[in-house]
Amino acid sequence: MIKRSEMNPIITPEDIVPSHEGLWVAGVFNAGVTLFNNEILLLLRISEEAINPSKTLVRVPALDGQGQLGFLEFDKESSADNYDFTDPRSVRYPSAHTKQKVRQLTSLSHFRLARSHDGIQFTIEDKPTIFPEGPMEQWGIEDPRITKINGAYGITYSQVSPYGVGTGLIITEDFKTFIRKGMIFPPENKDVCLFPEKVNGKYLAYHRPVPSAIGSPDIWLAESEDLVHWGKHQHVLSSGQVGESVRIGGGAPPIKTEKGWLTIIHAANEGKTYSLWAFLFDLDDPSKIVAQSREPLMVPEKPYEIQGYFPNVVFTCGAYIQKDTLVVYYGLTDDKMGQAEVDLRALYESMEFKATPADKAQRK
Ligand code: MAN
Repeated sequence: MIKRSEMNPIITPEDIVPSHEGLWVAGVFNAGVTLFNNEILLLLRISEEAINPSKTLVRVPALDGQGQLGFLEFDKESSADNYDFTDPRSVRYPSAHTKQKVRQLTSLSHFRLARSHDGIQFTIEDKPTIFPEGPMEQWGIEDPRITKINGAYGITYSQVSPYGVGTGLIITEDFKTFIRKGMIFPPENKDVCLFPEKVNGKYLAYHRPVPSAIGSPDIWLAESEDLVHWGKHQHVLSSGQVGESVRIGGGAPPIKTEKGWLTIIHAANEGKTYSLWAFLFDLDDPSKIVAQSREPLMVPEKPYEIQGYFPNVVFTCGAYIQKDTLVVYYGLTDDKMGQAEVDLRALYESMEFKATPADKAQRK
């Protein structure tokens, strides 16, 4: 049902100029999307790794609290620390270490703007548009999502530091000046998707806390008067309700349609394969599901979705509707960007609609 662009992958690391000497671009992926001044705008996540002259060392980039770039090195052959290097995304403590899992990320991410008239060929800035800043972003900024709201644009994104992964908010009106509003959801919480308008007088957001003793990484809804302070948290969707997933999270921020808030989410199974699923939530009460995909909207199938930096990942941070088509931008294996389109009518037909109280009353 979903049609991948024949030009996929539409953006790859070769298209990106490194931000600093000593770094190489490992990935360009998980971009936020919006329409701005008759152009399609992507805010790309660029991940960079340290150029590493040695096979036995792992050199990783990291910022200090003042934003100065430095490098750390880990000796792969030293048995003293016993670090685990099997996940390409991080250096991990040995499994016996129970308190924390990640010692250091192997890459440092920032954001870069790309503009296009046709949605496939993009002109990409050759310098960072938004670079990590301050102690909460020492390990980078990741997975931006853009929502047009009140004539401005709200960008939610992961702020990564040794203290954990929280979600920050940046507001811009022109994509030139960016106003940082600080951390709006503390660790561990990411995949925050802002709604494009107030519902019943309140700003709303889906978010994804990661409980540790009880509960699982599920999708929640919160409300706010000012986009900065959030409360009235409600649980919306469990990972167990989405195929065989063990983690789920918001993907593309909700889009208003006549049938409900159309939201594409991601789900990961035990084997760390990521898939995309479509949901419709009630327009007046988005904690309620109206309909959900019977089958995943997308699973990794193409070689460029299967092979790469982190295999078997399709991950979206943004989509928009053009006439009767949903246009989805998505990250491929944490290193490149893809685009796909799906006809809205076919999408709705593929979804299972829940019976409403009115339907139930009619059946009686
Ligand atoms: C997490 C996030 C994403 C990433 C996936 C797959 O969900 O860090 O940025 O795409 O993992 O690695």
